[in-house]
This record gives sequence, C-alpha cells and structure tokens, in this order.
Amino acid sequence: MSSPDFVLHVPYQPDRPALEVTREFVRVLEQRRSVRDFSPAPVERELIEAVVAAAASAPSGANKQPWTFVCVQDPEIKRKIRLAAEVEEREFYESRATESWKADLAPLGTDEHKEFLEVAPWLVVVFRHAKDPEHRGGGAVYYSEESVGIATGMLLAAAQLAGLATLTHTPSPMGFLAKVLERPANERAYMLIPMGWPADECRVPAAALVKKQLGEVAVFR
Ligand code: IYR
Repeated sequence: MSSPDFVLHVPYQPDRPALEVTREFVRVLEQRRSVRDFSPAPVERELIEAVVAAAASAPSGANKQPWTFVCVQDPEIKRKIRLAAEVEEREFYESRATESWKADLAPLGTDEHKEFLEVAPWLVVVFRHAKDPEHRGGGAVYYSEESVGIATGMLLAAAQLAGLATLTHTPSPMGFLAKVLERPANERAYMLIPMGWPADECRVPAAALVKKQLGEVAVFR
C-alpha cells in the first residue's frame, strides 16, 4: 500500500454475513413504497435515533459529514411546515409545473394538499451543509450533494428495516424549512421525510410498483 508512513492505519475486519442475509435485506427493501397515509400513532424517539445513526454512518467527501438531520415531533412546528409547504405546492400545481411533468405525476394522484406533514409522528428534515464562508479555512465540504444523497438512502433503508413508512418529499423551493427550523446560514434543506407507521387503511398508487429488472440496470463485463 502506498500511503505515506505518517498516516495511521488500523486493521479492518468487518462481519461477512452470508448471501442469504443480503437477499433478505433486498426483500425488505423491495417492500418500500412512498407512503402518504400515515398512522398518527407515536413512534419512540429511540427508533428514530437508530435510523438517523444509520444515515450518519454514511461515507462523505473527506469524511466531512456535511449533514444535519432535524427530527421534528412538535405539532406546532409540523403545522408551520405543512402550511409553508402547501403554499409552494399550490404554486407548483397551479403554475410552476409543466404540463408534461403533471402528466408524469398523474398516476400518483398527488396534489397540493399535504395533510401527512401533520399526521406523521415525525418529520425528518435532511439538511446539506454548504461551504461556510464565516468559518475561515475550516468550512470546506466536498461532494456534499453526493454525500447527503448516500446518507439519505441509508436513512430510508434503515427506516424500512424498522418497518417505518417514509416519503421522499421535496416541496420546491424548500427554503422555508431552514427558516422554520432556524438553521444556520450554510445549511440547505435537501429532503423532507415524513416517518411513521403506515395507516391501517394505507393505500399506495399501483403505478409506482414496477421496478426495472436487474438486466435493465446492471451491466456485467
Ligand atoms: N412536490 C410535489 C410534486 C411531486 C414531484 C415528484 I418528481 C414526485 O415524484 C411526486 C410529487 C408533491 O409532492 O406533490
């Protein structure tokens, strides 16, 4: 190995679970659906903490970990988020979205009403850290979009493993989230993820069920 002598390396011997464990993980992940019908039943904070810990274990550019996960349970804050999101979404459906975008969304049956933002017991808001101009020398981040995308994927996977329903919600623009949640100037809202148990009568659109076959997405050479 060619790293300089002054770099400390430590042994790395992670668990090596069987193929069966991986297949079981795939089986769990394949059950994930974007859910908009949440049960208002509470979810214990410990479970949310475990899911966030999975996300926070993600790799990131130069290990800068350019993320903050704001976990909102407070009904008043959830209400503020819902109202602000619905303002943006109304604008989206009434004028910002192109006709072809709306046609692509039609099979999902979505609209500007976002009741789930108050019903779901938790809203996990993922913030990406941008370079901090106030922080002389030390505020750099690298590949923060990619890093936060990976962390968010791991968050969704862990939630699914816990049996929690999630929605990858991106009311656009999302600037209101930094304001409502009083985040520092270098944090940008990346994704708003309602999290909770699915409602007993939870239904999901049939249209989004079909995933591409492995042969369509993977190339082996
Ligand atoms: N943000 C809107 C619209 C929307 C956009 C995409 I791309 C989706 O996959 C689903 C919805 C909304 O949440 O309704």
